[in-house]
Amino acid sequence: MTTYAAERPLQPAWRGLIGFNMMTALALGAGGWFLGAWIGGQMAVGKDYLLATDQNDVGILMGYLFGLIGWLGGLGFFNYPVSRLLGRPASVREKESGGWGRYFTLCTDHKVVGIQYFFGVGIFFFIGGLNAMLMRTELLRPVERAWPAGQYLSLMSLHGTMMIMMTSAFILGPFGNYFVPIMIGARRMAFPRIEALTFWLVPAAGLILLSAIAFGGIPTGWTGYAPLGTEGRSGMDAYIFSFMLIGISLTLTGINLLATILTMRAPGLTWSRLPIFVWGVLSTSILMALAAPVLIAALLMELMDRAANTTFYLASAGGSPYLYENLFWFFGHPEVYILALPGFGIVLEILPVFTRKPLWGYKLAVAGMLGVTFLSFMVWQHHLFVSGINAGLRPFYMLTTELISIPTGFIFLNAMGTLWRGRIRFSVPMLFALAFFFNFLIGGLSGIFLSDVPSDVTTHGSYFVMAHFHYTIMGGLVFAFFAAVYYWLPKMTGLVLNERLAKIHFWLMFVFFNLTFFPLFAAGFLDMPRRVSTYAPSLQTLNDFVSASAFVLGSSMLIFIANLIYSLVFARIPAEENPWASRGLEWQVPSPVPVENFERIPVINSGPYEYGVEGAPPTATLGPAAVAAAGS
Ligand code: HEM
Ligand SMILES: [Cu+2]
Repeated sequence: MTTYAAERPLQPAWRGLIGFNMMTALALGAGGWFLGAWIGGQMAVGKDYLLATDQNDVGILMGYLFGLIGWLGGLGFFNYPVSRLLGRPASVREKESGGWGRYFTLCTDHKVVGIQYFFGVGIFFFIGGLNAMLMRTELLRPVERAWPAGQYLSLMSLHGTMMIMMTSAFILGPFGNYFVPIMIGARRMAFPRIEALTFWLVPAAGLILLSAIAFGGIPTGWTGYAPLGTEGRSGMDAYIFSFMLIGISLTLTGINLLATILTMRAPGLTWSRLPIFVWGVLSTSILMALAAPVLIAALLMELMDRAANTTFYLASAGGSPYLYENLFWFFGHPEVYILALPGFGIVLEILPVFTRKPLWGYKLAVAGMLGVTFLSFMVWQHHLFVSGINAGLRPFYMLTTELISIPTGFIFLNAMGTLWRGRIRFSVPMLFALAFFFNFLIGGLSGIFLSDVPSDVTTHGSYFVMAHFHYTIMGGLVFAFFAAVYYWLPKMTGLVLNERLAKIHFWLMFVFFNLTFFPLFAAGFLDMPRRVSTYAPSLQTLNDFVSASAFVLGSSMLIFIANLIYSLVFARIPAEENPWASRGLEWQVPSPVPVENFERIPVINSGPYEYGVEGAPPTATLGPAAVAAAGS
């Protein structure tokens, strides 16, 4: 392996800061913002409908647009296309084998992108978590205390939007990018530059969303409903612009992963040998590629309603707010499976390793994932049950929604069949995987109440819904994320994570997650409404209990962060190549994984879950017998 650092001439430390990297990107992004805002201001002069309000949406949106161009330019995204247009060879060194700098710039190594995602998304997820702590502080008392109602609403919207934006790429970002190419025996993704772009759009979106605080906040929650979304203060521009960037990132991620999995599998990797995590990624990618463009379109129209005087969602001028709701949820429902399906993939990937048994019902699991993918495009109007639209269509959407529990049930059958009579090792990844099933079961069962029209009419808009989706997203996705972290981080970093801290993290998170969110089902039945900071005084004891639990839940994240810092910075104990004795192909390569992943493209001999199967050959042949450079 070459180390570029040694070949480069020595230079003063500050010199490393100049060039195409995050520092430059921040500077050009800020500069672009001011330039764009100024141009937007000039454009708006003389437009009565803009001057009639106290805000200039054109200026703000142009600021974001130019800021984004500056950000991407500063990272070096235009170097390659410009060089090529001018007929020069590409000038930027995109794939380095060493050095910290590659984590702070455009890098086309899928493993670097995975780690960028892990930390990048993690930081914004943490900010979203801090917002939750602030909300729970306000909810300690039934009356308005720290924040006036409008600010609480804004805080709540910021929390919800940030969480949804960041968790959309919570598993596919770090682990999809890092492991899918390795698990299918490839050296890279199909479109490495697009892969880098999908990551660098995410921190831009996070920063832009945060800037909403400076422009009057977000009054709509994470759903951005019209007409409030078109009437709200300029903070809505931040919401719209940042969510559009996430939409673009999701679309491109989906297309890239689909192309990679469909065309770059190693010889012998048939569809029935594909790791179940890759099936989860594949079905999620279908959802991303088909649903996220609809979000972009819906938000683009909202943006134009705000800044260009169109009336797509304005009922008084021939538009309809229902159009927004339909488009939003046509994306929004598949979105909840964009969150959940990679989680299914992770837990089913982990279960066989820690039970030392083949995955029970592999084909059923694949059918379950594809079934969920297919059905999730046919249920979106269950979010509009009480909106007043199409009462006659309610039974149809009730039926399709309840049908989804069948393919979802397959995943539970797989889990139970795999656990049955297994020799279970309760290592930390396994604990998180088991907790996933416990939490997701409660989330799923409570979902039946919401898919059923009569009970949805009474629970809609209450804390019951709050409890339901936190059980599925946090109890499901976030627990699956941590299962993946403890399972795969030793391969990604080459270092061992401290087991005792990991166990403390798990038990605190599991116990206090349930103590935080289970009582909220009761709060919902007792009529506590969502999205407001005040509630009936009789509910204070319940809420104080929930807040106290939430603070412990929040601090369990600090234990995880402490573990990361302790294990990766101070202890630095090298991890074994295959600490869980897994058959997965990703565990058969050295740690840390070499830049090219494999010396030769491997040949796959058997499925990855044949634990305890007599005479099962090793998963893959990696040595010189493997096909020389096939597909590279
Ligand atoms: C410590 C963990 C968490 C706590 C204590 C917490 C608490 C809350 C609270 C108090 C609300 C507002 C309720 C209301 O007034 O209506 C809320 C809303 C929300 N949360 Fe969380 N949350 C946590 C984690 C998460 C996670 C991990 C996600 C997603 C990955 C998430 C997604 C959301 C969403 C989407 C909303 C709804 C926003 C809306 O109504 O538009 N939360 N959360
Ligand atoms: Cu839905």
